[in-house]
Amino acid sequence: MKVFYSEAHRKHEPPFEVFDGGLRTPYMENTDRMDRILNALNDVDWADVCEPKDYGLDPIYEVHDRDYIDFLASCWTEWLASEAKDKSALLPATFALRRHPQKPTGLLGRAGYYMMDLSACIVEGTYGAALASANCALSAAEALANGERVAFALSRPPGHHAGKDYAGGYCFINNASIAANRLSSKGKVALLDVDYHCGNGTQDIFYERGDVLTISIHADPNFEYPHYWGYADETGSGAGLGFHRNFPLAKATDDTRYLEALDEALTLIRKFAPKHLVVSAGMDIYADDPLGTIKVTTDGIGEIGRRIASLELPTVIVMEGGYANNVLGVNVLRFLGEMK
Ligand code: SP5
Ligand code: ZN
Repeated sequence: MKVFYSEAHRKHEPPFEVFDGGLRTPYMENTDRMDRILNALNDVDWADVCEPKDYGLDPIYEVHDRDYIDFLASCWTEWLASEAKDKSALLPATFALRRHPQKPTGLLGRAGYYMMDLSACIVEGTYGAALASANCALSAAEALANGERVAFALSRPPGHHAGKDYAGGYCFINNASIAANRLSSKGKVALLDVDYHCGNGTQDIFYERGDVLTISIHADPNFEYPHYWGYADETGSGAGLGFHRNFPLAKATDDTRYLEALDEALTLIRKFAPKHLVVSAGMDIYADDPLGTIKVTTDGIGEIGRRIASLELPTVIVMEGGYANNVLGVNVLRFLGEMK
């Protein structure tokens, strides 16, 4: 299996994020995650780790707002030139409600316009890392065109919380959506998100499209981040009506109940009959994940992989979350091992 990975992510290493209550904590979405996964992949003979190609900005602009990408490109330089006292990470303290549309010119005003929370910290290497991460997903999509049955984008930073014009939840550019959009030129695409958190960015990007079926299985947003998306009654709009589905899950959901939701999702995908499948693969569904509350085991993660593989669709797998670093390699390996 081809695995696309770039070292560029190492320069995206924010010193902290802010948890509820204003608590500064070490950044959970850290570089060690990639080392754990790479080490695990090194131990098997079927993973072929490759550098991504550079696809430039055009495939990114097809999914994201241009001004937002320009903001990502220039904000670090602007931040260093600003009056801020602590410049270790760009993080605003005021956020825009989109029901009021004014976009200010100042840096912090724009930051609060383009960011949804206090966990998408921007540092010097963030933009470069986010571009490389998207290139991993695009390279995996191209690998399918070249005859691979499945390819893995070992993307960091992750992408599924990034919407058309905003960052959030450790995500800046929506890698899986960019791959799905690229593949959609060849026929219908299904995008299945199994990260513990609702893939709100992906939902935002494809909500009005009927050619890309998006499905997210995640913790119920009534109690879990991202709170404002991911409810069962959100099913798309306009041409996209009926082509988005959410499966909100209760705390402590176990393998059996998770797999029931997955089977429903897989039935919808079979009915849709797409040409390609993209999987947003987050491992934070794992029982001991520090950000999670559901109880999927390593065996359960393998079974999820096995059932997705039974669709027998050409598949791009894109790395999303997963913060139990000590078992991240094992879990990714189990998942991929069932799909190879
Ligand atoms: C890609 C991805 O998985 N992003 C997740 C971002 C979640 N950020 C919100 C963190 C909410 C903090 N809650 C702390 C609970 C600790 N037990
Ligand atoms: Zn997550």
